Amino acid sequence: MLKSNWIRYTIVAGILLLFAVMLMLMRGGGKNAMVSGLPNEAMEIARSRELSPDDVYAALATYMPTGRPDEYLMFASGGHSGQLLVIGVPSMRLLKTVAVFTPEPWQGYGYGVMENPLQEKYPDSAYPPADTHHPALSETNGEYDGEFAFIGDKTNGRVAVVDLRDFETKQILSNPVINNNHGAAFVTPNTEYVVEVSQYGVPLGNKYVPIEKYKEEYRGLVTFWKFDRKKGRLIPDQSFSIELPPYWQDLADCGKLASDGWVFINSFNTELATGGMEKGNPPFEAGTAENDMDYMHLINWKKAEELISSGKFQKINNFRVISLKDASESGVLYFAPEPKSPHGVDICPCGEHIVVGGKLDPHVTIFGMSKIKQAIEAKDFEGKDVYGVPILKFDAAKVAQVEVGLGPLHTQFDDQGYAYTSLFLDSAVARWSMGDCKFKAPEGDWKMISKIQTHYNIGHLAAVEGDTVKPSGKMLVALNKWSMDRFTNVGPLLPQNLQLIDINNTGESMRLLYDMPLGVGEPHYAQIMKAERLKAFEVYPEIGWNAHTQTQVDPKFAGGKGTVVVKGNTVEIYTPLIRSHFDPEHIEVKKGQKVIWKLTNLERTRDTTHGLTVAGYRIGASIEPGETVTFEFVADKEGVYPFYCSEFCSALHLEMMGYLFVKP
Ligand code: K7E
Ligand code: CUA
Repeated sequence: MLKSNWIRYTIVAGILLLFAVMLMLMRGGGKNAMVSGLPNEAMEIARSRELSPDDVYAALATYMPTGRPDEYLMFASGGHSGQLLVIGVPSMRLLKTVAVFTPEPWQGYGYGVMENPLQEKYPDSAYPPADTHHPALSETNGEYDGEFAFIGDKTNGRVAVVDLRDFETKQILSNPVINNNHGAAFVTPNTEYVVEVSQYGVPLGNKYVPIEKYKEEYRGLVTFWKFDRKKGRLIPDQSFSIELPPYWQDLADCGKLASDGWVFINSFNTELATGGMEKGNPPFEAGTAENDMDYMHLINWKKAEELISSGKFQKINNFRVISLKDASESGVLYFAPEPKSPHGVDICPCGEHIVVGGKLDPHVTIFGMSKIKQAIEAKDFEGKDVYGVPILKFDAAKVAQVEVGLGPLHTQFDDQGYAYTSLFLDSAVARWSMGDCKFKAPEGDWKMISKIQTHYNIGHLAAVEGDTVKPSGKMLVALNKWSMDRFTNVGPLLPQNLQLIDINNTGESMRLLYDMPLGVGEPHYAQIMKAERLKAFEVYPEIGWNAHTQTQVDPKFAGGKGTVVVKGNTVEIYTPLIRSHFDPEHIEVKKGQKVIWKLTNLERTRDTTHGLTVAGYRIGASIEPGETVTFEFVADKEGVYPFYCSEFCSALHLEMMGYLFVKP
C-alpha cells in the first residue's frame, strides 16, 4: 500500500515537473525562479500539508487559475432560501445567487423597484418564505439551450421563470388550483410546457373540506404551464391541469425521444393515510408505508392537449382542469406499480427507459416505454384503482431491476452507458450499467458496477447534462443533506455539502474531488450545463432598457439631464447615472406627495453598476449598465434622507449621493 502510494507520488511529481517545463518553455526560459522551483515546492507543500496523491490529483483536477472560467455551470436550487444558485464546475465557486422567491438587496430585488415579479402576488414586504426544490433549464430537442431556467416553490405552489440573458427572475405564478407542489419544475423536450406536480392531497381550488372526506374530495394535480419562449413567460390562458387521485405525487420527469409526449410521476401514500397520531391514528410515516407497491403515473400530455382543444375540461378558479374521470377514460392517465414509496423517476438519454429509485426498497426498477405502449395497446391491465385509473401489470411494464443499495433516490446518466443512483441510507453513489438501451454500457447488462462513499446522506445528484438526450459524463455532484464533521463547526445549523465526483474514468472507481459547503438552504436538485451554451448580456443592449420586459422602454431615457416634473400631487423624477453623480442631487417633495422616480445607468463599460438606497424608505436598486428602473412611493415621512450609490463604482463613489428633502 505504502509502496504504491509512493509510486503515485512519483507520477504526480512527474506531471508537475512536466507542467513546469512547459511553463518555462512558454515563458521563454528559466528566468522565473518560482516556476523552475515548482516541483520541489509542490512536493514540499504536499508533504507539509499531508496531502495524499489522491488529494494532489483532486487539487489539480479542480483548480482554476485566476481569470479562467469554469467549463460547466451548475444551477442548484437554494432550498428554503427561496433562490437559485449558480456554481462553477469543477471549481465549485459560487458565481451568483439569483433572487427568485426572496427579496435580495444586492440585486435590488423586492425593495421597491416596480415590475418586480414578487409583487405580482405579494405587495410590499409580505413575501412568504419559499422552498425551492427542482430547477429546470430550458431545452431544445432535449438538450439545454441556455435560454431560461424554471424553479418551483414547494411551500406555496408557485413556479418562477428566470431569463438567462441577465439571470433575473421575470415571472412568478401561483397555481390557481392547488397550494403546494414538489415535482416542479420539469420541462418537455422543446420547453412546450413547464410541468408542476403537487405533493400533498388537498381540496382543489383552495377551499375547506374536513379530512374525513380525504378519499372523496382531496386531490392531487399536475399542471402544464404553456411557455411562450418569445415573451419569456408562462401563459396561464393556454395552460391546463389534470386532476389526480390524492396519493402523494412526488418527483416527475418528462419523456423524450422514445417517450416524448409522456410525463412520469412517482407517488406514495396510495394507502390514502390521513395521519392524526394525536388522535390515536397511525402517524403519516407509518401510514404511508404499508403497501408494497405504489403507482407510477403515466401521463400522455399530447392526448391531454386533445381533450383540452375539444373542450373536455372544467374550470377551477378560471383555470382549465381535466377531470380524473376523463383522464382515466380517455387514455391520458395510467398507472404502473412501483415498489414501496419510491422517490426519483428519471428517463434515460434515449427516452426508452424509466428508472425509479426504491427509497424503501434496495432496487432501482427500470421500466420500458415500448413495453408500456404495448401493454396499453393490448389493454393488459391488472385492474383499476379505486378512482378508476387503469393499472398496468408490473411485469408488462418492467424491464429489469438492479439491486443498488439502501435508500436509492435519484438517477443520472453519463455518455458511456452508466447510470448513477444516489443512496441516501448508504451515503453513497452507485454506478450501474445500462443493459438493452441505446446507451448500453460495455458490460451489456443491467448490473451493479461500483460505489463511492459520500459525506453524508446524499439526496439528489447531478451529472453534466446528465438528464438530457446527450449526457457528457465527466463530473457528477452529490448534493448531500448532512455535513456533520466535514467543516469547521459553525454552530448546530450546519451547511449542506456538495461533493464533486470524477466519473470520467469508467474503468476505475469514481474519485471524490472536492467539497463545497453551502450555507444558505437545502439545494435539493441541480442541473449542470456546458457554460458555452449561455448567451448572457455583458451590458444591457440599449440605454434605457427595461430588464423586466427585455425591451428599450423609452429612448428619451437614453441620456440627457436629470429632470423633475411636478403634476399635481405627483413628482416625477428622471435621474441619469454616470460615474460619479446623481442628477439631480437635491430632490424636494412635500410630505404626502407621490414620487415616481426613474433612474437610468448610462454606462457602457462592463460591471459599472450603480446602486440606489434611500434612508428610511425601504428602497434598494441595482441599476446595471444600460438599465432603467422605476420606483413609486409616497413620501410619507418628513425629514432629510440621504440617498447614495451602493456599488463601489469609482474612486469618487462615496461622493455619489444626494438628498431627498421631504418638507412638511
Ligand atoms: Cu429533496 Cu427532489 Cu424535493 Cu429528492 S427531493 S432529495
Ligand atoms: Cu455609482 Cu457607486
